[in-house]
Amino acid sequence: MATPPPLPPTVPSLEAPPPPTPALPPAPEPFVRDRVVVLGRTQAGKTVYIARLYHELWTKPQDWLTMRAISGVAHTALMTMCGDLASGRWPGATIGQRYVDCDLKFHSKLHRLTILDYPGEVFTKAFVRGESDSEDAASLLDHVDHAKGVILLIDPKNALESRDHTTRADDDFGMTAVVDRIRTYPGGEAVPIAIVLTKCDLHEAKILELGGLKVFISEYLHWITRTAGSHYKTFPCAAVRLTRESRTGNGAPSLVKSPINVIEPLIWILESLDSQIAKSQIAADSQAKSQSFNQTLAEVRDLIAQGVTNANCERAIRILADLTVEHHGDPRIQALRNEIEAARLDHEEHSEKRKTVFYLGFTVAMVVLLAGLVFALVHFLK
Ligand SMILES: Nc1nc2c(ncn2[C@@H]2O[C@H](COP(=O)(O)OP(=O)(O)O)[C@@H](O)[C@H]2O)c(=O)[nH]1
Ligand SMILES: [Mg+2]
Repeated sequence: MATPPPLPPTVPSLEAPPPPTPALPPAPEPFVRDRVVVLGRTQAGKTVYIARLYHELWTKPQDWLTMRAISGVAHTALMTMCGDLASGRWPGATIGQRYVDCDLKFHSKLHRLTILDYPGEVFTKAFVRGESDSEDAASLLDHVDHAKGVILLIDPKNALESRDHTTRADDDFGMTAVVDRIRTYPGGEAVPIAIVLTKCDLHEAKILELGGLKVFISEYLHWITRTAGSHYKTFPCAAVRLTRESRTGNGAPSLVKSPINVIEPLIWILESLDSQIAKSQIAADSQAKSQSFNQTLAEVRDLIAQGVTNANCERAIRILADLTVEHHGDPRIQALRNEIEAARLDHEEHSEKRKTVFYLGFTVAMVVLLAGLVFALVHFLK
């Protein structure tokens, strides 16, 4: 048995005062999934994808979909990246911040889009080595844990060509770890995950040669899709196209042709979220209806239990008639109506019997009384 802690001294001690009690850790916040997250490893094509997405939505805002960076600094950084792409230059390697928040308005509903741009080693640390001791890794994990929708950017090149195990592990193992974490954390079972295969302007031919997107996914990304379950969709994406040879020997980006599957993954996520809300609303409505229905049934039963009087039966029938039409066919209602009717008939039959017995008794009493009176009268006259 553990020895109890010593009692505190009752008189002030002259010894050094005890160290202050450490403050209690803050109460854990309720787990809220409140943001759509964009995530990918280094060189996956995040910066280009985001720049093109921002460019599309900022320069051609739709009535039903707009995107706006929360801070002016982030907006300027995103517009600079767009400007680079428009003038045929690849944008700088990073957005300049670990994450950037944007407001999305989709059919008048406001959503938060968080673009994660943590250095590659932070991604590897958090999702491949499973270390969350550094502030950066913890903050990256925190964003993923609060995601209500996720856009995962994956460069198919790594799967197709890379012989470097570290690079492949970031995509295979790291991305699977991201998906696994989303699915196993509270509320993550149905988070829509858009798997965006970037730079498909370059890789399309190779993927087709392999047998198409389905074959590519089942051969190279099966761990990710298997872990994602049913709430995912894959999008082959070309954020930009290459036009002329740049001075570096690589192609230069051009925004002349429309992008492929840049906005679509986002729309798919937002629509999935809307339909989940609609479904949960329908489920909540039907639960509320069934609760109120059960309450009504209980109320009617209570009424009958109070005594089968005509007034109670009529009230019970009225309450049942007031139920919405959809409940009228419910067998429980019919059974209850039959029960009330049978109880009412029974009650009427009993009261008829009681009346007959009463009248019979009354008549007998009267006859006896009259006979007595007649007898007394006759006796008196004698
Ligand atoms: N052809 C082509 N190349 C791309 C595309 N997106 C990115 N790239 C190339 O991939 C490199 C890395 O992209 P970036 O967006 O900076 O990757 P990040 O590290 O994930 O932010 C770019 O410098 C381009 O060379 C694309 O849509 N098409
Ligand atoms: Mg970048």
